[in-house]
Amino acid sequence: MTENRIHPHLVLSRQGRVSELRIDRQEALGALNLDIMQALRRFASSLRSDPDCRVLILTGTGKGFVAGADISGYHGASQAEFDGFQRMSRETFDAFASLPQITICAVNGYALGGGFELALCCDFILVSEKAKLGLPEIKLGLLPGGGGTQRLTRLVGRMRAKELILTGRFLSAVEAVEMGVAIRAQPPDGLMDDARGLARQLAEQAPLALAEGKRVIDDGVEAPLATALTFEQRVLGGLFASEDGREGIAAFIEKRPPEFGASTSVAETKAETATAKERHG
Ligand code: CO8
Repeated sequence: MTENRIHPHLVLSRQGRVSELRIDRQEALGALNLDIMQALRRFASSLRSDPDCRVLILTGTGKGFVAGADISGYHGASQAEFDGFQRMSRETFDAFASLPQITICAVNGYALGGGFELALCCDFILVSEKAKLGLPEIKLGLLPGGGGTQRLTRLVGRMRAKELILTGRFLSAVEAVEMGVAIRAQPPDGLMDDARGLARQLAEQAPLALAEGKRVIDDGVEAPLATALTFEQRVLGGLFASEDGREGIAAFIEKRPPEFGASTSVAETKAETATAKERHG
């Protein structure tokens, strides 16, 4: 796997339909400054129109995944600079959360503040047994501003989110799994194998169903149940009419492995989802 440094602190590699982006700023435990935030946003915008990538693994380097926003950048910043940083971080986090590809965050170490919030923008979180996750902004007299108060609350419920946000305490890997923040924990040297195994498993699925599955769950959970159930059936109807759907059923009947459309891009899929939503109203 060849590595391509797309930014002084971002390393990109690719294996088949799976891309890996590694944040590499060990001297600050991966802390995100404005420049890295912008580079992450640019990366997410280019990835979303890459039809050959179906899964993204996001990870860090050494003992930090991302220990938050770069606090040194806050020190002495004007209100306008701070507001600008907030706007940029919102764009970056939204760009990751809305990627059509499936995203796996392999949390190798500290995922704090903006680091935890970035992980929360991913579809799956896997953790190293050494990982520590938390939203410690309250200790700076602040609160999370990268979606933490909302995405964490939607994942674990109000009471647990308040306990974490209002005390700023860190979760261990075991607690993160117990709380449903992460799927599972691995010894540090097994984390990337686990992430790559999951990524391969996902990348082998029917591409249209993969992207639609992500969309229908993410969009549906924000809608009233009746609306979401109608949306689910529209999406399924679209998949039944698709080449992949026909091929999957035919392959089962003919007792052979399915050959799903390699050329179906996630970008096309997203357009179909939008159309399905429009039809639904
Ligand atoms: N920003 C800048 N530098 C950092 C950060 C950070 N967030 N975290 C660690 N570093 C630096 C340290 O300053 C240190 O640098 P140096 O060696 O030059 O002194 C180096 O990384 C190593 O850190 P430590 O020596 O502190 O390592 P320890 O193992 O002793 O401690 C900790 C590790 C517990 C992770 C500790 O470094 C720490 O508490 N870091 C700060 C964590 C934090 O508060 N994060 C939240 C930041 S606020 C935020 O993320 C808000 C995001 C909102 C989204 C954007 C909207 C505006």
